[in-house]
Amino acid sequence: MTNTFDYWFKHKLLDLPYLASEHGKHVDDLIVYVHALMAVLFVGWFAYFLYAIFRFRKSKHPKADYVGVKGHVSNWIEGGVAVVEAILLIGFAVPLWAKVVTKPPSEKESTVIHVLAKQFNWNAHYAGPDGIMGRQDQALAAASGGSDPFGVDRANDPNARDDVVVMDNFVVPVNKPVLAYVTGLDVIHSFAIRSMRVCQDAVPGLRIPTWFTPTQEGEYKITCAQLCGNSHYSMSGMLKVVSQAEFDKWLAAESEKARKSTAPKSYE
Ligand SMILES: [Cu+2]
Repeated sequence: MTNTFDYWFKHKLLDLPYLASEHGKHVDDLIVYVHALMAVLFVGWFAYFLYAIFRFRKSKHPKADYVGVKGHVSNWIEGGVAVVEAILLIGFAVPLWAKVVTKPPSEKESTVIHVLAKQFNWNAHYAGPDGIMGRQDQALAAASGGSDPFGVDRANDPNARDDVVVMDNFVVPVNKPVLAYVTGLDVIHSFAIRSMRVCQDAVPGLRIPTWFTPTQEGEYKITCAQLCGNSHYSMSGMLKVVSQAEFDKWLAAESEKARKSTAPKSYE
């Protein structure tokens, strides 16, 4: 750890989860800043509270004053606070936010996956070694009697034949952006990988991109962050982050498996 205090504050004091993505540091920093700001406000207001208790104690003010403040100083102070807050918001917060909100990485430089949440598991569709996502057809989906929840059209689309569909066990290469298009099949779920600092609602009918760059190999839990039914608690998967070479090997093997199990004899 580069900075021991930073580590202690985030992971011992605030108990933030293990961090394994590139942008995650900024998420954690924001959490620290918000805590620091709240600490300043807490100490400041508490000090003022103690001051008020002392300043207006009963022994010095036996009789209540029902008139209160007469001057206009407090109005000016209130107005001043409003102006300062407007400057903070318009002058600093909005421009900073515009800088922080990034565009998704290009599909070319990313590991692209289609993520489909359904009661109660996580499914991913990979393009396979050819890098081209095969056609998906609702009529071919598992819900309509097909073999996978996406309805990958292996019979009619040549680009679909090497595609890979996995359930609950996702694999991605390290140090390369992952671009996930998240959707839901039944109710609203939420695709959450805490170590990647990613959390995106999976909404039926919407295809929402979310992205992150894993920086460390390992296994990270995928959970559902939206109460989605009676087995919501068990809706978890695993994101395995491996080297590029290991990923290519895995994808090729899964692709081969998919070809063999779904291809009619004519494809062989
Ligand atoms: Cu869910």
